Amino acid sequence: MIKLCGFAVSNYYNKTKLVLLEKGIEFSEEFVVPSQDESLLKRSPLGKIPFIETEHGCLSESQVILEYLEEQYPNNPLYPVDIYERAKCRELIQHLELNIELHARRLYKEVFFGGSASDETKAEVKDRLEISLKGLVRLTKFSPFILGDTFTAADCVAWLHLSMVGIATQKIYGVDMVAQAIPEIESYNKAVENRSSAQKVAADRAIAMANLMKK
Ligand SMILES: N[C@@H](CCC(=O)N[C@@H](CS)C(=O)NCC(=O)O)C(=O)O
Repeated sequence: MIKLCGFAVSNYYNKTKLVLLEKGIEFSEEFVVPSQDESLLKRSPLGKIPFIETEHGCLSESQVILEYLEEQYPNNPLYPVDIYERAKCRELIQHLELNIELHARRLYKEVFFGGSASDETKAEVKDRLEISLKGLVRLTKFSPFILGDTFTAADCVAWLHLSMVGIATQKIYGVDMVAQAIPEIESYNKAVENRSSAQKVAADRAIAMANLMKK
């Protein structure tokens, strides 16, 4: 059985969990926080989460995990059948992670963890996000799912990352840049949140967030 390791505040952890739930794969969860402990580095090379434990060994990097699960468990496929459409789905995922989430992540220390981001960082991230969110609009349909009428791997990524980016930009810039760039975001979130998989991820995330805030 697959074991998912990490914690439910992480958008990358929740992405992987949503994939497992959507595909109907049996799994268990182990609470693991990122660290540079030798014991963790043996399981995840940079001490990051999420990673999974498989019958063959550990695997890190959420996108690699997603692809592994898709190949190992072909039921309930999360990619389109058509090869070009499949590539477009991967293009969108890469855009979301490299050009949007990784930039916004530089704000998270201030937004979620009581640290601070410099004015220079905030300005740089804002410039990047303005360009990248316009690019996202060119790649997406939001009707009702991100690539059209079928829920895909790109939704497992977008729903989680875009909510973090929305919260972070609202807090730092006083404007939710995701909502500003994507008028359909509210109805999109509703469409995803109609799914029992997303409801389970959101409920577990709320508990994990509340526990984090208590500390
Ligand atoms: N590219 C990685 C990103 C994972 C990641 O950044 N995880 C964060 C938690 S959301 C983490 O472990 N951070 C600790 C660190 O960067 O050392 C993936 O897709 O799994």
